[in-house]
Amino acid sequence: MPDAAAEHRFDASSVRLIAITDSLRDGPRGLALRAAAAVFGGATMIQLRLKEESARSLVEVARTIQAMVPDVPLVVNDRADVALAAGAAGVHVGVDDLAPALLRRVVPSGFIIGASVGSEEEAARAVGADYVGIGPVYTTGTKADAGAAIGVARFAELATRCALPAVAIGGITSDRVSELMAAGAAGIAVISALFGASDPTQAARALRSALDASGR
Ligand code: 3NM
Repeated sequence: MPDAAAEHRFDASSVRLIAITDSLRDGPRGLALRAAAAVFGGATMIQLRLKEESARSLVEVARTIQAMVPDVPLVVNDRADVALAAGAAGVHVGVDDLAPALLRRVVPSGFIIGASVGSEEEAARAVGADYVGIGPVYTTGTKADAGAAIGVARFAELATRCALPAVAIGGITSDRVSELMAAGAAGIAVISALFGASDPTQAARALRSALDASGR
């Protein structure tokens, strides 16, 4: 019987620049094209996050993205069932979802699990995840219930507490990347800095340049 842990194959370099989807305003194909543009510019992972969509719709969108952007992992926000059904690489869970350690019992070896963290309690609950998303580091207008910005020092504190690759999220722009990487970030996750831009490829290039210039 192979050791499940030994088969686990999460690569921390895949969380360097996570592109989180914005909306289905132009359908699954429009969204997938935007994601492809971001990956072309250097995004290393896509997170499918559409809070209002049905499982049926999410599976369709996940499949469209994977067909168009096969070379980076796709993780699905909240819905491990959708991720598994669509053959996605993993899931990103929040505090109201199954805890990563429990989820690990029902997903195949190698399935990526990301977890959102905004407090010590949530850091403790993230055990079993492959990476954590910590935020909102800066004020964000994208997530209404994100809460107040926690700041860079608090990000660093929670990242240390988690002892997992830590991805900064919330209000991130390319001029903020160097301080985040200096604070111990393994990467960044962004919505508006990529998909609020008229050219997501150029926007991704700018973020990647800042990441690469950070020397980490
Ligand atoms: N989660 P933008 S902040 C989806 O703090 C999300 O957990 C957050 O969007 C958290 O890059 C956030 O446009 C929104 O600020 C990120």
